[in-house]
Amino acid sequence: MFSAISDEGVIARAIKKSIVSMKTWQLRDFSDNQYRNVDDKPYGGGAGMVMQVKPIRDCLSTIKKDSPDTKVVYLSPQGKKLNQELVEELSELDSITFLCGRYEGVDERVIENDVDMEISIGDYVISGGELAAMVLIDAISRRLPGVLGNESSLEDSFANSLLDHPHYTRPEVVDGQRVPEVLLSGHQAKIDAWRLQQSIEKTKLKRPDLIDD
Ligand code: 4G1
Repeated sequence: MFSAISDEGVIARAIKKSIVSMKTWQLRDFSDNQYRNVDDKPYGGGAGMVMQVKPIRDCLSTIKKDSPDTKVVYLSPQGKKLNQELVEELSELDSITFLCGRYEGVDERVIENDVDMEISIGDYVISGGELAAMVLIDAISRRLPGVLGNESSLEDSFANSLLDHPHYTRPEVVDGQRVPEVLLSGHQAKIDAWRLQQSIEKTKLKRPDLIDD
């Protein structure tokens, strides 16, 4: 799954530049049976399966031989909700190990003893933690020095509290819809003021919660 971000785009370039490195582990390689199971039925009954402690602990021990100080982050709906502030905090860490759940998730004793931080990307049901881990890897990687070129306008001082202003590119007219005149004026101070005002208006209209926060 992780080749989606390691082989293409911003992260692939960051890896080539040795700013980021990524390694994946297959928990099934740490199974103790010939069928490579890593899950079992829940105590107390009910539907679904639970990921067992032993393969996860053995895998984390292997990882920590190379990276003793790695922070173990479990992606889960019970975690702290991800936002740009948390992304920024995580981008200070040298190494993060993302533990990704499947089925009903991991045995609670893993969370109590082996996990440093529990993070959620939002309140909806998904099939596994891998997509959530990729969201974090992308968001964190683009914050690292040297990863972005001059495409970093999204990361300016308003990035946390306001939506971006509207964007336009050629041609000037599409089916009678014109680009706002101010953007063609060449008057940069006026353009900046218009963009800021648009950001504020759009945020009030579409995401008032960002301003209330
Ligand atoms: C109960 C959502 C279960 C889900 C309530 C955000 C979701 C990982 C995340 C689920 C997951 C809600 C996330 C649910 C996630 C084990 C395997 C848990 C997948 C799993 C709202 C399934 N951010 N979900 N359970 O989706 O891992 O990081």
